Amino acid sequence: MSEEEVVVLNFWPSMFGARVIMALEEKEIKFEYKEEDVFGHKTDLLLQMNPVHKKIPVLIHNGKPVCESNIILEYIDDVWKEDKTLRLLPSDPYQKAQCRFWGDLIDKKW
Ligand SMILES: N[C@@H](CCC(=O)N[C@@H](CS)C(=O)NCC(=O)O)C(=O)O
Repeated sequence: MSEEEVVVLNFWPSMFGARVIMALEEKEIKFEYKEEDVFGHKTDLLLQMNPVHKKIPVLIHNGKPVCESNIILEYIDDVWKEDKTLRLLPSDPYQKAQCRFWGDLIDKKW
């Protein structure tokens, strides 16, 4: 794909943000990184892109925001799938469920 504009709003210690960065890097998707000071001053861009939760990470794809790290990962896998890039989740339903289990555990217990 060409002419894709991908921006990530993140806060460097965030494991939720790390999840998104790792997915983009694994798939070799170019992106612009914007650091947010989420526990200090939130930028207007963050408030505008994630008005519900006002949290990072936010993926902004061609001007449109996607919020919530797991939803962002699904979006990335849905959008960048045609060019033989690796899949983030296995196609086998049981293996996919296992991956989701571990991701969910991190969300709930971290
Ligand atoms: N469920 C969210 C959690 C995101 C989250 O908790 N982000 C934190 C940083 S690690 C944040 O932006 N906190 C700012 C705040 O709570 O105001 C996701 O998976 O993306």
